Formats: sequence, structure tokens, C-alpha cells
Amino acid sequence: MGITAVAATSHASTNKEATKKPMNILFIMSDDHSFQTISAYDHRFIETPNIDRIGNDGAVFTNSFVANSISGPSRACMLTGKHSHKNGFIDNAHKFDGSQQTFPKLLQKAGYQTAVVGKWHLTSNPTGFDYWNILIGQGDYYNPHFIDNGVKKQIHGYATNIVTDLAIDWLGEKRDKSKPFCLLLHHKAPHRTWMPDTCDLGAFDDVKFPLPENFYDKYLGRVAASEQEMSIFKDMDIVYDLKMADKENEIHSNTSLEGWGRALYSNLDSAQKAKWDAYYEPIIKDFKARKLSGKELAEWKYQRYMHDYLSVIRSVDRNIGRMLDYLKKEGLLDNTLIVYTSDQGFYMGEHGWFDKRFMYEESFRTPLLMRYPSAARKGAKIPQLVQNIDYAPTFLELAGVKIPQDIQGVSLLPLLKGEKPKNWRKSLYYHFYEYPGEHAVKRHYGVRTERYKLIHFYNDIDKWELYDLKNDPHEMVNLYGTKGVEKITALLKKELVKLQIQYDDPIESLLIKK
Ligand code: SGN
Ligand code: CA
Repeated sequence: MGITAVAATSHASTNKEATKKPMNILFIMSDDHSFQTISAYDHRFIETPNIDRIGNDGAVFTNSFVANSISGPSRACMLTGKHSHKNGFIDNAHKFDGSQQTFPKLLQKAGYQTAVVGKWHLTSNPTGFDYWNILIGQGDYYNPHFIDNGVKKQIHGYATNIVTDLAIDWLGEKRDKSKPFCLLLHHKAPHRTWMPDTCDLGAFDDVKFPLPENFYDKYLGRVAASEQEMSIFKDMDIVYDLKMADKENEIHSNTSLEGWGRALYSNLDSAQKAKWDAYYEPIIKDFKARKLSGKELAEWKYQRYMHDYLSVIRSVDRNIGRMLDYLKKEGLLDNTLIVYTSDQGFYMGEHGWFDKRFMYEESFRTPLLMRYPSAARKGAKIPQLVQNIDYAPTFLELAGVKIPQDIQGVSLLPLLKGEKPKNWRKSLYYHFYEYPGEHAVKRHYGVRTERYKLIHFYNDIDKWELYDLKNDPHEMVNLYGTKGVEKITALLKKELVKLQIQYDDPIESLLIKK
């Protein structure tokens, strides 16, 4: 008997759940959580000891990506293990076809108890879950409304705490404990408008965050990037995003979101408002007095954004810690795969931006950490190219369910077990559709290899971009059409067409034929 088996058996004597069933799955996802703000990836901004625990006891995927960098589509890719054009949910304006095959349905059929709590954002009601208690739409940070298995309810408090409470309540009180479980714990945080819990207000007050070196990017040679509407300076709203809803009504927005900003504040109860005011009123007063403009205003906005966003992350990390402690207390850690990810990456001021959508690194990448009890090496860094379509087949393989042929992702279990599969993918496919749309990021698709990225912006534009990620990790120099890149361009175009044929999205070969 190996060491792991001995440990598991002795643990089982205190809790019988540990060894007798297939492995449980806890799939934790936050919304818009950038890898830059997880200390397992990056120590510049914040320490996230609890999220890091997942990777320390398991693995951190260092080349993890999404298929379409936006919420609903990303969630649909994860549920189905298929790219957007196959699951039909190509942009946030769609409604998910819940009659299609998803991993929760397949797990449920195989005898799992399945549940989803928190953000769902797929418009149609969840299918394939024994229990669902979801936020309505994007959900609110304070006193949010939920749909609890079809019934609307408002719950008082702060969303990240509430969603964790609901998850713990289901695990402890509501599920059938004779079955293995698959729980999707999906936070609303840290999505816009980055409203911190009252206990985290001011947590970064003594910190001045360094400005990204490309904060004042001029987007030379990158037309789509120059036409976006997600700039901190230009598009981030003073009242809505940065909470400058003054009582005197003297501060006015630079966008049309002022009314929404004032409404967000009015959702707070009087005790919450008192704490909120105690923190933001002095900032509002100071902001009014300084009458900032130009670069000073841009940099003030960047600092406020970072302070709020990171304060929201503190609560996410604390709640992940609460969840891990609960699993430990219940003797569930040794028989549960724990996943932490986000529905996409996010800009922390790189290129001057917030939001996501682009196939550029900050939004194409997404954090991915997995705690796998029988992992070969604890704290392993897994460098292979992986994508969010891979989660579904991973969960199915773990549960011993046959992976259906039409699933396009690949199970990550061999990587978690420390294997080095020879034929692992060498390139990734990406396709973003939500245009015309909020933030004005044009439609594009592309291919990324370990070193290069080729993107085609199409629809109302026809522009190619090529990046050498080794020499230009921040994607500032579009090499497409320059001297010396003819060979790599041809290779990448070939790879792109190959992927589009493989995934049955042959848009490039169709465009070429036109
Ligand atoms: C909302 C936000 C956008 C954000 C989208 C998509 N605007 O519409 O800034 O890009 O969600 O985000 S807001 O005025 O409503 O805050 S996603 O992660 O859900 O796809
Ligand atoms: Ca998101």
C-alpha cells in the first residue's frame, strides 16, 4: 500500500466519506479575476494565500487560456467542452440552449449530486443540477437577488460571503451524502464595478500601485486596439466605476453611467451606507478640491480602480480560505478535486485598459489552479497550453465517465498526474464575436503557439496582427507584413486553418475562397 493510500485510509476512519466514492469536484470560478492579481502568478499587487493553497497542494497551470474572452460564452465553453460556434452561445446577448450535452448532466447521470451557486449568466435556467441558486444576470455586490431553484429571493449581505455560505450550506445540509458531488461555486466578484465589502474598504490605502509601462499605449499599427472603448482614462466612469456619487450632486460622469452609479449606492442599507460614506466621502472631497485633468486624472483613476479591485479580491481570497477550511474540517479535502479559475483574464491598466475581450495576453489568459489529492508533485507548475474547453473532459475522466466524441477539449488529468504527453497540443484557437457591442472590441479569431500569436480582426475591418511573445511579451509591435516574418506568418496561417478545420469553424478558409 502506497503512502497516499495509507493516509487516505487513516483519514477515512474519522470520516467515512473520504475513500468510498468517486472523487468529488469543487469548481470555483470568479468573474474577471486577472492572473496578475493572484500571488501564485504574480506578487506585484496582492498576496492571495488561500487561492495559492490550491496550487501549493496541487498544480498551477502557467499557460491557461480561454476560447472566447467574455462571461456567458466562456461559461458555455466550460459546460460543454466545446468552442462557442459549437455550443451556440457566441456572445452575451445569447440564451444558452440548456437542452444540449453538458458535463453536469453527464455527471448527474453517472450518479453525482450536482449544484451551482452564484453567477450563472446564461439567461436560460440551469439544467443538469440537483440544486441551483443563482444570481440574477450579473448579480449585485450588496443585498443581491437570487433565483433559488426557480424562486426569486433577496439575501442581505455581501455577494462573495453569501455565495460561499450557500455553497457550504448545500454541502453540509442539502445534498445526498451517499453520492459524490460536483459543486460549481461561481463568484460575481471581482466584476465591474468592483465594490469592496465594507470590512475591506481602505485595505490598500497606503499603497501606490506602479503604472504599467504601456499605460499610455498609442496603439500604433493596431487599429482594433485604437478603436476600443475600454480605456481607464476615457471610458471608466467617475461616478459609476469609481464611486464618486457625491451627496451634493456636483460631480458628473464622463460617460452615460452616472445614474447607474448613484443607483448602486442606493441599494446599500443604512449600516452599509454609513461605512461606505466613512471611506469614500473624504476621497470625494479631496477629488473635488483637486480638479484633476489629463495625465493626473488618468493616474488618479488608475489608482482608485486598483484599490477597489484589489479590495474585492481580498474578500474572494478570504472566502476561498473559508471554503478550504470547511472541506478540511469535514474530511473532504482528500477526496475532492478543487479547481480555481476565472471566466477570463482582465486588464489591470495594461494598454491603458480595464475589461477583457481581446486575444491579447491579459484577457486571453486565465488563472487555473487545481488541487488534486493524488497529484504526483505538490506545487507543480504545468506549462502546457490548456484552455477552458478542457475542464469538462477533465471532470468526466476523473468521474470515470466516457468522454463523448464531440467534446473538443482534452482532459488535463494526465498533466495533473505529472505525465508529459508527447502529443500535447502545440497551438490554441480563439474566436471573439461580441461586436458591435459594449467596449467596441472588434470581432477576431486567431492562433497562439508557445511563442507567436496571429490574429485576424474581421467584420467591419480586415486587419492582421502578428506578435513574437518572446521578444514582445506586451504585444506592442505588430509584426504582420514586416520584412523577415513571411515564413512564420505562412506557418501560423496554415496552423490557423488547421485548427478551424479541426474544430469545424472554417471561417478563414471560407474568407480566402471568397
Ligand atoms: C457589463 C459591463 C461591461 C462588461 C460586460 C461583460 N458593463 O455589461 O463592462 O464588459 O458586463 O462582462 S456594466 O455597465 O454593466 O458594468 S462579463 O464578464 O459578464 O462578460
Ligand atoms: Ca467575466
